[in-house]
Amino acid sequence: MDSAQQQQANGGGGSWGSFLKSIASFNGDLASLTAPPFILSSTSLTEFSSYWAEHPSVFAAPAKEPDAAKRALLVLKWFLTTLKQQYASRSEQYGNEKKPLNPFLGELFLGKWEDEAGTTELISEQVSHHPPATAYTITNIPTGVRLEGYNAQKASFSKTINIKQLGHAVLIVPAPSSTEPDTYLITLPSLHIEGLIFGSPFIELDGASYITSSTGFTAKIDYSGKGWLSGKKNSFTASLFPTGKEKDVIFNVSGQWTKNFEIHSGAAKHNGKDSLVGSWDPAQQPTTKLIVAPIEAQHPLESRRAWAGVATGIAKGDMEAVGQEKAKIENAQREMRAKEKAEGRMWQRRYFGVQAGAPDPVLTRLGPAVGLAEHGDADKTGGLWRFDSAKADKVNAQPPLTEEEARSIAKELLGQ
Ligand code: HC3
Repeated sequence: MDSAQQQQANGGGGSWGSFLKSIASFNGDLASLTAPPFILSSTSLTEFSSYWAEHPSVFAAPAKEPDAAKRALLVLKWFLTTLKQQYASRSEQYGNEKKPLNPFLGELFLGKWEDEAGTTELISEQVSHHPPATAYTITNIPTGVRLEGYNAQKASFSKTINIKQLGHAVLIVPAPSSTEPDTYLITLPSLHIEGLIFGSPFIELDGASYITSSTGFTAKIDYSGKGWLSGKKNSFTASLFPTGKEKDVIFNVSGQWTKNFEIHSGAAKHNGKDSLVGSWDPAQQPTTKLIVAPIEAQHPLESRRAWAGVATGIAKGDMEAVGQEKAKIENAQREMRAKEKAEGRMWQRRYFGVQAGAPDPVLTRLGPAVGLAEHGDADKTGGLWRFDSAKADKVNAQPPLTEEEARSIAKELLGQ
């Protein structure tokens, strides 16, 4: 905390103390948490989808591996490398995890990475507001490796803020010399906030998460933190085994998801021989910067354009302006929902649709191995969301908006 934050933390209405009191009695709705100004971030949750591919060549690597078990290991390795980005990159020095902006329905975050892995594209869309849910898809164009998923959070308070993640991700890997691409079903870890009492919040992951594949392999990742007596923060151990045979470990990985990890073959070291087959050190692996269109070239519903007024207010510490700018969006959105209701129509998602009617083929096939139900928590995420390439093609075929069209969308949907 800097001195201005310290000052605010000690007294006044927006103090850390009153924030702590409010979360002790909070109802689980993260959006309703009124955090003190210095803990507000100007980044919306729709942006968080980009954390899945900040090392595009690690994301695309499985497509070049002919052996199915090693492909599953590369998928596990990629997943582990994303954890630092997802859960610690906003708070590198620890203790600075802020409250992200709560996206409005239809909010978009679009971007691409250009590097030695070629072009990798990101589409992220807020597909539900009550309950809040974000859907995303990321495609590495040269290899066709594609991730899609959706997530929502269920929060509770017991000693601190505990968050269960709802939703899941699906990775499609076109494998060399195979006609059918591999499908990997990925579950999301639970987390809690540490350091709240000291005014320096950061994330620790809990329990276990899984990756199971159509090629017959499953990875289990167990998370642990620093205990009273032993252990290091952000620790994990992971094992990869043939699905259903947890004891027949093919590879195991251990380390800290914010620091280094090592990959070994088999359950343990063999006859004293070193079984090390790989390692990861994030300090040696710079991320590729996501390219986002300049604000004036963005669609009015794109996150950074839509929230620009709020972001300016936060940067200046002008909380009155933040409140006014937020209220414009919230009121326009409320009016739009009322209008839709009166006209008996629903907001049309641009890139994603709900999997309704027939059971979802991925969850039906792979869900049982990782304890995911066929409905994919649809009742708590506003639906079971899947990327709709026909919708995306339609969007891509449209000419860019004229300035007048953009202004009218911003007025009607964002009150700007
Ligand atoms: C809990 C969280 C919002 C949700 C964030 C999620 C789970 C979103 C999906 C991403 O893929 C992964 C991810 C990372 C961080 C999670 C956020 C951390 C803090 C934030 C709370 C709403 C804010 C709590 C307020 C405060 C001041 C204690 O940080």
